[in-house]
Amino acid sequence: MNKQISLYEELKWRGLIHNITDEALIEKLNQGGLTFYLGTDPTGDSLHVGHLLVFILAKRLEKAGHHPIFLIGGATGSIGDPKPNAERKLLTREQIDHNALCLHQQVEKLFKCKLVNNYDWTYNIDILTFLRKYGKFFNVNYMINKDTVKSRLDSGISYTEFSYQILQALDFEHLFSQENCQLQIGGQDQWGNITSGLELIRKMHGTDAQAYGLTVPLFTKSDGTKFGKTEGGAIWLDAKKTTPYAFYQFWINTPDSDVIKELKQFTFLTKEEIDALEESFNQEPHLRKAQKALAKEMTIMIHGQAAYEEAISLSEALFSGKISDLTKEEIEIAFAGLPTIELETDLPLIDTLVMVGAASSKREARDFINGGGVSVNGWQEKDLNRLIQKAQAIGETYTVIRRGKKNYYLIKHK
Ligand code: 629
Repeated sequence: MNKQISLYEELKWRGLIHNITDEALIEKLNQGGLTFYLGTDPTGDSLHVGHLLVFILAKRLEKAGHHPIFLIGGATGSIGDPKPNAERKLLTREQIDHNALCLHQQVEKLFKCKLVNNYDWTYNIDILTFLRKYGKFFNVNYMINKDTVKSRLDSGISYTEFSYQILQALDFEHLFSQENCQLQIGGQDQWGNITSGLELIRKMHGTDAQAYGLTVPLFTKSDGTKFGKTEGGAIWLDAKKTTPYAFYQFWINTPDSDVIKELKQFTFLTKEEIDALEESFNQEPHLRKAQKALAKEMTIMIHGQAAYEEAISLSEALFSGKISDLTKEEIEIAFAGLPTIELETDLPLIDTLVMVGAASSKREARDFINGGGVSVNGWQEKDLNRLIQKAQAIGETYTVIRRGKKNYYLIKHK
């Protein structure tokens, strides 16, 4: 039997709720029709997967009949939300505008929402109005006790960054009074800023003003490493910064200990579908159906069906070792991020192995080849005299050398 569960229960089951400011929000969420907002500062020109969870929550709320506003922090981004360890470098107005435009375009593709920029209502507040109309409502002791500020008291924090929470609070109050926006959502790290906003709303509109906050958990992987960061850096949503293939690889490599949790949090698969994947995960883990489903859902959500299919065929070609079937362009996508070693002339394989760092000496290189552990463009190479030649390279440009199971080296022939 298919028992209907409430939106709130479902969000809890999915692991999308870290905290709520008020139990009364549960009923409001289940009813639908709330206007809510989430904000991002234009500190970069793309979102990365570390941002994604709160956007997925927004998409869920929207599907359930709530009304999203996405706020770009043109004003807040010019100040910078205090980081726990150090002061931020100020960005120029040009950088901020450029980043804002990029984020705007990215989010528009992700889900239907109203877009606003807090620069529009912040830029012309003069200093006296700021201090008299808003500053009066903020108690410095209260502000100092926010985690973001507290963690900086020893190392120091500028008055500029100290004021950040007032700006974000002002946004919530603005959207509350202008757009009837009653809810702000954000990652766990936004709790302090969100509650500052609620405080301001209550002081300006009375203690019975109905406004709420909801935070999603910050993502940490069970092995303790930071989610969304790989050796090659962040996993971006922009295909120019992280190829759809690399994006797909990121999800397919999700460790067993995280995959079911991530299916619940990130995908729109139903409970029944996830339960079935969990069953397969327990019974036939070697098939990695859960990882494949996660990678599929996420790649389609961000890059679309065609990019997903391309990622699959590339993965298969690489997995089965059919590298020689790939085109030059596919090689570039598949091995983006891998350091490329340029080769000016043809070189014996043995010397090449040493040059790229796959072997520490010619002797070791010979041992690797004799042991069957070296392949060139997907074919095992046993010939100690093999020459690495431009004429035989893929598209007369690339040679892919593999040593052992996982060590790839990309050679670019000049
Ligand atoms: C003005 C600015 C507002 C509301 C929010 C903001 C931005 C907020 C912030 N958010 C992070 C960011 O921009 O700094 N002060 O990178 C980031 N966010 C998504 C999640 C987050 C958070 O965009 O909330 O927790 C990451 O998962 O760190 O009126």
